Amino acid sequence: MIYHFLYPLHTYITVFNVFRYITFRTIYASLTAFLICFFLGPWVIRSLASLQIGQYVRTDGPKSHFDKAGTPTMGGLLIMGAVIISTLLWADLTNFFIQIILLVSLGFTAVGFFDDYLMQIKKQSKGLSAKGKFSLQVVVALVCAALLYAHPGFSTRVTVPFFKTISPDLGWGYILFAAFVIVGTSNAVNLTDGLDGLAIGPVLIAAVTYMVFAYLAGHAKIADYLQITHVAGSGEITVFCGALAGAALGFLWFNTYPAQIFMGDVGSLPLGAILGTVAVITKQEILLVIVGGLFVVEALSVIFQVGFFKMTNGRRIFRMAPLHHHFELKGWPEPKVIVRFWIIAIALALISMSTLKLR
Ligand code: 57M
Repeated sequence: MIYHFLYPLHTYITVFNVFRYITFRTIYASLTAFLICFFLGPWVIRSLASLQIGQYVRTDGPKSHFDKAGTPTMGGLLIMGAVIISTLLWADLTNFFIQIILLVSLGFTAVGFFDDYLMQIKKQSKGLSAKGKFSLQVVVALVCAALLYAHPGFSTRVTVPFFKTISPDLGWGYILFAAFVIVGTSNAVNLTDGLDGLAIGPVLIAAVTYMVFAYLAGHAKIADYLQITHVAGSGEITVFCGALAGAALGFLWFNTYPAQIFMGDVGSLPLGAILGTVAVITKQEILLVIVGGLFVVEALSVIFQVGFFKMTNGRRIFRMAPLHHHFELKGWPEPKVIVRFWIIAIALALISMSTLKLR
């Protein structure tokens, strides 16, 4: 709204010309979201604690988690509130991709909220059933994927990292593919969210990485020079990624070890879905396997563990899945697992950036 109200005044006040620039608005979107999380964090933590929205901790998990019981959860409300407010302030709201990403944000926040609401407020220990949660995620993702498909000029080709000549056209199948990317990432981030700061750190790293890709894809000349797909209008997603990175940083202040707040499904589900959608919009869908490699490995550790467990009547590959529990049970202190996973996430982000030149 700042963009919509102040930029038109540039004819009278020349300095307001600055609101036109994506880079300027991205910086301020990041700062706005960061400051919202930073200043409202203590109030949100107190409010959730007074509403007795505290984490239930499973008794079959690592013992080191038992004293986390009662930590306020549903901090995703703070993250998503900061992302959405900052985007409304700094982005061009007439931009189609901004409308789509806001729709995904609201849709998945609603699904996550519903699940947390049943668990935390209605005190139903399991929340939404796995099937119910998955179906709602699929519906929201399919709607957004279909809207993207119907958008004039939106390519249904998939970019394959490192191979600029290979880009299969999926036609209407792209709707299913995009929905798979969105729902898959949403669940992968949810599985990763099991140690303090373990999910929000790599979300921050992925947001910064896609901030760069969105800017490049939206800039016709640079996209042409780098020979990446130019997506007219996707540059505005840079502003959204800025808001996401700022909110993640602000939330990390409170979620870092020892955490004062957890994000809950109301945070993990939309954050993952957002990363999936940004990957689809910027036409760097498969690159997400590298950018979000940590989420992929965590999800695969669960798939292999559960598959092996069922096939062998109770034998395990890892001491416990998702993978972070394996290292905890091996005796690594929690902060060591977290920081080492972040280091891997940063390395993966750097590798993903190298695809701009290695093709
Ligand atoms: C969510 N949630 C945390 C918090 C967070 C199929 C199966 C592998 C699913 C998986 C699962 O349920 N994963 C999804 C993981 C929980 O955190 C809450 O959930 C929100 C995210 N949805 O925001 O509100 C616990 O994680 C810890 N935590 C932190 N710091 C944070 O910043 O320490 C979270 C955020 C919190 C807290 O302790 O209570 C969770 O782990 O429950 N299930 C599992 O992960 C379970 N794995 C399992 O059963 N593995 C089996 C195989 C055969 C399936 C095995 O390997 O034997 C483990 N989860 C737990 N204990 N807690 C098992 C043991």
